[in-house]
Amino acid sequence: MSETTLVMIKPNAVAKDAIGRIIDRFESAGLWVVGARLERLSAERCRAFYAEHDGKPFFEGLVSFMSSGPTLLLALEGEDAIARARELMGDTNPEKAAPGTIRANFADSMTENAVHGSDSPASARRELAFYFGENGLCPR
Ligand code: IDP
Ligand code: MG
Repeated sequence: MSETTLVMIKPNAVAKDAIGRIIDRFESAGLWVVGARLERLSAERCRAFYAEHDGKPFFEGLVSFMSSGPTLLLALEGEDAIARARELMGDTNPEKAAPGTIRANFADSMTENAVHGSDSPASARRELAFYFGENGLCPR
């Protein structure tokens, strides 16, 4: 089933000029871009986006990292896009991420793990609306 998912290329990966290499992983796997915007997120927006993690020990560090520099916001469409994108990303913890996955290759730590991907259809709907609600997406 064709789906759309929200992917972020996080500030550490943008800073190392890995945007093109990371998008290539998704495009080469059959997912296509239907939305893209480079944005420096405010701490407030990061808090709201990651609200489910509020109160966890890593939350403040995550907000501080995610607001430290530009993030590339992407909407990706394709067959099973939500699960497929997360497979390509690998485990949240880069030490556990399978060899060749995006996080194995581009993460610097558990927090600075290079990419985000929606984890379910409900998350994808919420996250796409959060970042692309106003201007919408550009289906092919
Ligand atoms: P996910 O990004 O693989 O879905 P989540 O559990 O939803 O992982 O966590 C959101 C983000 O918070 C992670 O991508 C990572 O940047 C950060 N994070 C999660 N757990 C930890 C942790 O135990 N230590 C440090 N950072 C964490
Ligand atoms: Mg998550």
